[in-house]
Amino acid sequence: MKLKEINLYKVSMRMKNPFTTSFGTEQNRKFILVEVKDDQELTGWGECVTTERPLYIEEFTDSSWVMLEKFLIPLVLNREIGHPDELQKDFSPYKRNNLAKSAIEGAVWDLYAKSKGISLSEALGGAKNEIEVGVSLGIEDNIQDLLENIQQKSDEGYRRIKIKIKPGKDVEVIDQVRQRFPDLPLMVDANSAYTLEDLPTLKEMDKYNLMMIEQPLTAGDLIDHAKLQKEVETPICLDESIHSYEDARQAIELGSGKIINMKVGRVGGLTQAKKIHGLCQEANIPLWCGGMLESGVGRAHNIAITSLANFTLPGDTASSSRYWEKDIIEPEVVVDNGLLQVPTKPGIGFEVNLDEVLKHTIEHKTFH
Ligand code: OSB
Ligand code: MG
Repeated sequence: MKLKEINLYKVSMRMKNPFTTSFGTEQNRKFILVEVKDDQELTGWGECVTTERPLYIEEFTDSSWVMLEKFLIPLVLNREIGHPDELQKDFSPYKRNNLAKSAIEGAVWDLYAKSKGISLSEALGGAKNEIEVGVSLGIEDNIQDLLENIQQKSDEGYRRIKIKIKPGKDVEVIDQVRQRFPDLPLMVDANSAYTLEDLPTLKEMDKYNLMMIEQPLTAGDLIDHAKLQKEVETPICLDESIHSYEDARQAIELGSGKIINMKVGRVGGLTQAKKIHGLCQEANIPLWCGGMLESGVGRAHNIAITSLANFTLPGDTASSSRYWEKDIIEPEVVVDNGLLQVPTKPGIGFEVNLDEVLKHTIEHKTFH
């Protein structure tokens, strides 16, 4: 494969509803789409899943734009690429910036699968035709609104419900949810809002039969997560703490958690995600695929990685319509009774609607 042209589209898309986590509220999504073209008229797409402000991790949309333009695109443009796995090594001198690296690597993976005439799932070694999905629900001011959201999503058939928590919006909220939904597969996500000083609060959560507590402590606090996991029965799931194979290896060795939320962007791309998947499979650490409020392009990549065997828990890849009035892919992602079919068409298996992309584009640059 030789990349003859790369396009960056900075898009601004408004979600139907605001989404609130312990770190803030998001409704206007500003992110980057990467389109790569080879000399055979094939096109691959990737999504840079940043948020506008560096609240989730250190990257943000404008920083990734610079990273892509100045450092990553020059490494891949007009160069012969045998396999997308090669990019890891090319990108490795540049520290972190995983969301930017993943976006371009993802586009190359899509192109590669198309050049072989196989689905992205098959190119990655996927083992499932169908995946189970849950849904992530934001913090609400009013508990009735949350309970209604949960009712609606559980009626739609989502296989588990994740609710966001933060100090002051935790045990009481969980208690009310459990009273109304005693048997619901339920988990909570704190997005790093706690410290070990909150141990009594976190221990109380053991009463509620939660599937897991996601990222209670700060990213990088693998030692404190290990201390916490010894004190609570509920499995801890790591999200923001895991940026690489090495992070996953050390977390497993330390006992920092029992489950990992895989986000392709956060670990720097599908190649690294595959590697971490292998490690976790051997170590009996179940995985599920997290979400970053993606458009259909990012969602398509998430579906493909989730088709690997050790993604044994429902992920956050909800229907397009949960987020968008109209998604930028065709067909849109439609979850039916908590299940998604893994596409079998070449590449990501969805068509990107370029007119729709351009409608939302606020900056566009072409590289030759
Ligand atoms: O922590 O998983 C997270 C969204 C943005 C940033 C971080 C997270 C999330 C979600 C939403 O939980 C997942 C989704 O529906 O895409
Ligand atoms: Mg999370």
